[in-house]
Amino acid sequence: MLRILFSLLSVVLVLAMESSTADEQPGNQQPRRRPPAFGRPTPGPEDIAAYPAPPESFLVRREGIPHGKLEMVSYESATVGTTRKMNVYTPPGYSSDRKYPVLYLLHGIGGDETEWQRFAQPDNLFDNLLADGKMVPMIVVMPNGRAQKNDRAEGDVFASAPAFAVFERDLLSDVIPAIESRYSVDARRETRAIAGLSMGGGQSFNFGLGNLDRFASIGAFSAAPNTTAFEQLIPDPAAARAQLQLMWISCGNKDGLLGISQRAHQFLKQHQIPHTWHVDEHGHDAKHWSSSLYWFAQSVFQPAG
Ligand code: FER
Repeated sequence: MLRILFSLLSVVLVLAMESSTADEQPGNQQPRRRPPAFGRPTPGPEDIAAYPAPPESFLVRREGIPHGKLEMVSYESATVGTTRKMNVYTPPGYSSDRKYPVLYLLHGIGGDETEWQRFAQPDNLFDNLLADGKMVPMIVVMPNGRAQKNDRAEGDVFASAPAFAVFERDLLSDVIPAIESRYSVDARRETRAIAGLSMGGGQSFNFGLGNLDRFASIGAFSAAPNTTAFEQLIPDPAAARAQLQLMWISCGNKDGLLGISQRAHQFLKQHQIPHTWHVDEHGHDAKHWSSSLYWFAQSVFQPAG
């Protein structure tokens, strides 16, 4: 009974939280108070920070360094039957003379292909890390993970949860081929990663682990209840151990969805599958997601994993 009450509460509060983020947009005249943390996270002794907070200015555009490019591109989705949009970052000096690894970076239930821009200024974040030599030059693709004809985050955003599962087919059959035909991509599994926040974190677990022949690196930041049970996702721990180059999981210790990531960490630990487990002091919020992206970007595609 209590569990049901907490689930209901979390649904209501996530809705309020995501719309409160929208309320922070300039021009909106009705600022709403941020709701308190939802659910009841119970951090344990293993749930600690693997990294410090990023430096203050990690999202600030720096002058005097090379800048990459963020562009909104369209693709034909046979899965959805529409022309869809995705935001694509190419690093400074992008050239068809070399082939780049690709990170597919997914959004949450209240977002779309522009959400990462609202939460993290990804072009600034990546430009800054690249200027400091802390990240491998890569293409970052931010598609729309709500695979249905009307893919705007409007109305009851939870009603579109099934479309986040349909996105697996759109990603594999439509998004990836479009990216690999238009950009200069190193299309091996070792140079293809999937990561995301909340619903996008659940998608990254489900699609990444369900398609280890396509993805070698997975990141999930405060994964949502769309995460499939790990017993199902990893029926063969030895195979996953051999194939996974990077498994990177994070959550805030004030996030009501912490239990989902804790269960992932416990399963991986129990089956001796190497992974990063980073729990910071944040909630289900942009601070956690931008910070997670900052650290994940520095681990992915690195020779040492
Ligand atoms: C839920 C709670 C949260 C859920 C999804 C979310 C599908 C997703 C939150 C987000 O993406 O921010 O019960 O069910």
